Amino acid sequence: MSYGHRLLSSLDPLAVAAGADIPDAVTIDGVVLSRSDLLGAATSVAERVARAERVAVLARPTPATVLAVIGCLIAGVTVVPVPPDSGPAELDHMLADSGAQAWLGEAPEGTSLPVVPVRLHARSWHTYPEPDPGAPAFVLYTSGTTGAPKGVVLSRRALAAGLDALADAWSWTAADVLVHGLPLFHVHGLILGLLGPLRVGSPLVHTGRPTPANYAATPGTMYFGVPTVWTRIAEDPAAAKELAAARLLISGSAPLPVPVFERLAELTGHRPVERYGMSETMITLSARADGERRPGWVGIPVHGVETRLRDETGQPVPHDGSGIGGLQVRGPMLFDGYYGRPEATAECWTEDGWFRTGDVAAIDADGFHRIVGRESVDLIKSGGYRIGAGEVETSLLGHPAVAEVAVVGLADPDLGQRIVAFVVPRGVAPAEKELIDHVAGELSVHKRPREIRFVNSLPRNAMGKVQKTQLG
Ligand code: MLC
Ligand code: AMP
Repeated sequence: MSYGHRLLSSLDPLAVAAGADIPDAVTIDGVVLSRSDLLGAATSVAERVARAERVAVLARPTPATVLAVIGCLIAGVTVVPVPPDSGPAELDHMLADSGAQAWLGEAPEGTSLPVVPVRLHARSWHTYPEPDPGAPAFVLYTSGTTGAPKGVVLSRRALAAGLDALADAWSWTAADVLVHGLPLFHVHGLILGLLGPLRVGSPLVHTGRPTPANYAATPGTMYFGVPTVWTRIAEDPAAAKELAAARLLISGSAPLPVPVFERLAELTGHRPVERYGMSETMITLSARADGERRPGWVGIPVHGVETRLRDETGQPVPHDGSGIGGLQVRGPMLFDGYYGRPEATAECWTEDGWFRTGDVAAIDADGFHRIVGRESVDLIKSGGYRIGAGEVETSLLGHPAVAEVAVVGLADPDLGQRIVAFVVPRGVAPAEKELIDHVAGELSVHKRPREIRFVNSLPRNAMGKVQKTQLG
């Protein structure tokens, strides 16, 4: 693989000095930034934050977010991307847990942290030494089955390895133009969707929101989407047909339903490329641009990744296409651990150094992987967002009219899973909307239940534990 124009050894995100400028390196929120705009403005950001260790970025899809992230990468400062619709309790948790010292760019109202501005028109051409490849680039907050979200620490080295493996799998080059409208606070939109194009040298057009109309109106060679995005495009034939000129349509973050795969292929002439990953591992499995794309399967390990299956007792499960087991992975793009949580970190690794994904999978004799589901019912994927049932339950239990609650993800044709809360009311049941708004006010809006079902009691086993598999 060669990136002749790339100047980075570990993760300098910009290739400006080594090659020609790219006039439209990043287009976002209606602003077009050339590669030299990005380098000059982000270096000026770097100068303002260089003495910090970790800063929080309210990650709206704006030029300021892009410059904040690149500026931190240049200066070797760790970024804590914060979802812009985070609720107050989530914000407090992410800031306290990560120890972020300041907001870089926009800040939420009433914050007690210092705010360092990002100036779009400032320029600096100072050069910084390449930071240590093992230094943490991001602490990304992601939900677990219980408790508050944990901070996933991703090093510069892991990002570089993860992105290079994808460039290889997808034959991604500077001749591509990437289009997507995904949020800039998760692996998918931020790392693959922003740092990927910068590293490869291909322009990015961010569409603000990932709607069928926005994708149809934006010419490109590669389109990224979560399955909900592709489901909506498959239901909009006129929009889907506009994507026929693309090179690759790429889906990930949740299972792409087989009928959606087939409908997209019919409407666009492209069999979508599915890939699988996690915040903790980046992308470990993918169909290849030059290989088979099989509906319902997520492809083969990307460069540098090994996988295996284990049953509940830790015994190997054969890779015969039908045996299913817990998927374990290892590779150079894995995280360093959960920030400040050595025990939670240790729990997810086997003694012999493999990461337990928590997903259940089958692997066939050709090395193709099928994700069958998750080991825990308490980790929900809705619209491609990962949501811990426990967080939503804790929020609902804080409402005076809720006596008991169990939150589950039920199959949904649009969102993959929709969050449903089974509530035993205290006295008269409140309005469904009141409880939904209560969660949307305390947590990120995508964590709100889409439906509340009032029940007299929850199914429990002899130990008193709620039997969630009986709900639905
Ligand atoms: C609705 N809204 C409310 C509300 N109800 N606001 C407040 N209170 C309420 N009760 C508002 C929202 O704020 C939003 O406003 C609008 O309604 C629609 O919100 P939504 O219903 O949540 O949007 P929806 O259409 O359902 O979103 C679908 C989606 C989204 C696909 C666009 O789910 C999405 O962006 N998903 C991407 C997730 C992702 O990137 N995951 C990657 C994880 S990394 P407004 O103003 O905003 O419209 C990973 C690794 C890997 O998994 O493998 O990639
Ligand atoms: P997150 O941490 O938000 O990155 O979520 C990671 C989880 O998303 C994984 O553990 C899987 O359960 C799920 N996931 C990601 N990509 C896929 C895919 N292509 N197919 C099925 N599940 C996926």
